[in-house]
Amino acid sequence: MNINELKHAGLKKWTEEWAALMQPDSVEICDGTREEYDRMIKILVDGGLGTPLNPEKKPGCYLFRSDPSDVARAESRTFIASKEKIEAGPNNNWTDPVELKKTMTELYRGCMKGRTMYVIPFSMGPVGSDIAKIGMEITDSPYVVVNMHIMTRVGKEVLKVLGADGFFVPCIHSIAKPLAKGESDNGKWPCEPDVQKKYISHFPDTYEIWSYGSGYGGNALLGKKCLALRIASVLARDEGWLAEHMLILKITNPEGKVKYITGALPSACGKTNLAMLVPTLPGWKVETIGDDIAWMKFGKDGRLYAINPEAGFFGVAPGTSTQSNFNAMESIKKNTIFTNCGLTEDNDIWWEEIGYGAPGETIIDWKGNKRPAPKTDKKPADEPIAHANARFTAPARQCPVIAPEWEDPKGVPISAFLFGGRRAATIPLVNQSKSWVHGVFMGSITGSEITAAALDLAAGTVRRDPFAMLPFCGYNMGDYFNHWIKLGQKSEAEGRGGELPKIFFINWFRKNKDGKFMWPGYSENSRVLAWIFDRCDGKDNCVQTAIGNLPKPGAIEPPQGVSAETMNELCSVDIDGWKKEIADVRKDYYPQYGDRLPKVLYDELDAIEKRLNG
Ligand code: GTP
Ligand code: SPV
Ligand code: MN
Repeated sequence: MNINELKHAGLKKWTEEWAALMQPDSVEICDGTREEYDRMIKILVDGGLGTPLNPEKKPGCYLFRSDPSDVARAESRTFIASKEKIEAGPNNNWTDPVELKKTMTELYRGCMKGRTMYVIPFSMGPVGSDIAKIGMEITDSPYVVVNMHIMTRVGKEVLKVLGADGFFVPCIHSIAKPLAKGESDNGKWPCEPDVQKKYISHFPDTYEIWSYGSGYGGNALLGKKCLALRIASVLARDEGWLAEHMLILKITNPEGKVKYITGALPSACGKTNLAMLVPTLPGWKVETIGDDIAWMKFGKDGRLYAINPEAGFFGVAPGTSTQSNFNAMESIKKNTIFTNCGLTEDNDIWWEEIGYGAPGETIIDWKGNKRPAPKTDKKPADEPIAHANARFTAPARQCPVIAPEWEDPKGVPISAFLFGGRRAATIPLVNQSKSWVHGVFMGSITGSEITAAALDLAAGTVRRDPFAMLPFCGYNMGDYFNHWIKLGQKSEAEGRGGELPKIFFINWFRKNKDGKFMWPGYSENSRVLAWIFDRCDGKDNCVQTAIGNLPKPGAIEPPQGVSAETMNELCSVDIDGWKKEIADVRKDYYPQYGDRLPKVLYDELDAIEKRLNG
């Protein structure tokens, strides 16, 4: 499609203005067809960026290797440019929007020379759903186009819903690598290699996104973290709903009773795994609605309904095996894009902990170097073969346990929220909040070890990551806590407090003195889900403690290899650890929010402190 076919005058003008600034050789409006996808893939393969995989083993699949500077989200280069600094809060990098636009406009000038400018009309959420939003991404990366095809709903249907004057979130993206006459990418991932010159900018007052210099993941696929979380969280605040970094799962008990649960865990902390879990508990069934983002609105019945705004999975590859995540392995057998994985001699992908050693004598690592093929699936002594944040992009419909209602435009009614992170100590396996506000308090103080999903942070150190939203909340986190509190209070005032989801805290990552995980995790997490399911039905399976409701001894049967003693440790209150936790919140964490922190959270802090001392 070309510009002249656009029916929306605002969209046409916007496209023309950006084309004039960025000076591409040509402009193309994406139609979301298979033909378009194949054509983009051909451009990428011809340019030496994409490698077709073995059609016997991985039909329709391609491997890409990105630049070492461009392997994950760049948190230090992610900006929330609200008019006032205080509106961005201590959780965001703020910069003046006028200055930022000036700087970036100069960077964008001529940045698409020698390339095609693609305009991608996409819907986050089923096309036409009341909860869905339309975005428009301008990009010079065919890799972004094919990934957006999988991750969102792209094409003419979206333009139809947009009509002549509908609202869309404008998303500008450039990889910042113009081509001179006759120059081609020639196998080198195009981007701005200096991390300090990358920008992932958000303008919450005008709901705009401007990204420059990165072609990877959440920095470049702007529907995901930029629109569906940072901008959507602002829309949700303004309109009274929730945009959260949450998986959505459907769970059926042995009696056939169904509940829907969402879970917020920080990046690379287990959402995809939990969303597709194969239960070890007999008779229980888990199906997937979404693995990363949930948008939730109250229905007329007072219940909260969630949709998955995405259409695909952009999942962490290392650690994924038939053992750890069977359904993910099934989902990525065809039509999948792999990025920064190893390439075996028989043209298949490989990564650490994939469940088997690499075939043949040699393997190409994510940097393109030929290395000895690992005989086991363990990380080689020197450098890993796949980057720790290597990912697969796969259509959600390929998941064997995708729930039939996953695209229901109404969404699914939520019974429970889970919050958690990676914590080697203190935080129990599972803990139910005493009330809505206590749940918000616990969500607000949640901490997690930093993972490889951010390229510019020290992996392994614990930081507070409230609601798993620290890198994704587009406004002041103190106000975000207040938004949550107010939603609960409103429901309660309407006499619908009982319809609110129950709130739970989970931690699969406790370690013993030898540094080994105390809980086997993965499929065995079904035991915890079953306990949560029964709690939601009011089953008497908990004990009340200073920190919340913990499983009654014996309420969760320990999986094989977990002793009764370990189980007890996982499900009890570490009084000294919690006292330290609470002291840190009071001294170093809560004060950073100043008077934006809702007072009731200080009341909760006082109350838990009193209970721990009592
Ligand atoms: P993002 O896509 O970055 O938001 O990550 P995610 O939250 O979806 O994380 P994912 O499910 O991809 O898991 C990330 C890593 O955690 C993988 O290497 C998994 O193998 C590992 N993991 C997931 N679940 C468990 C678990 O229950 N126990 C342990 N020990 N590791 C787990
Ligand atoms: C995350 O980091 O939480 C992701 C991957 O889901 S990315 O899309 O790159 O943000
Ligand atoms: Mn994520």
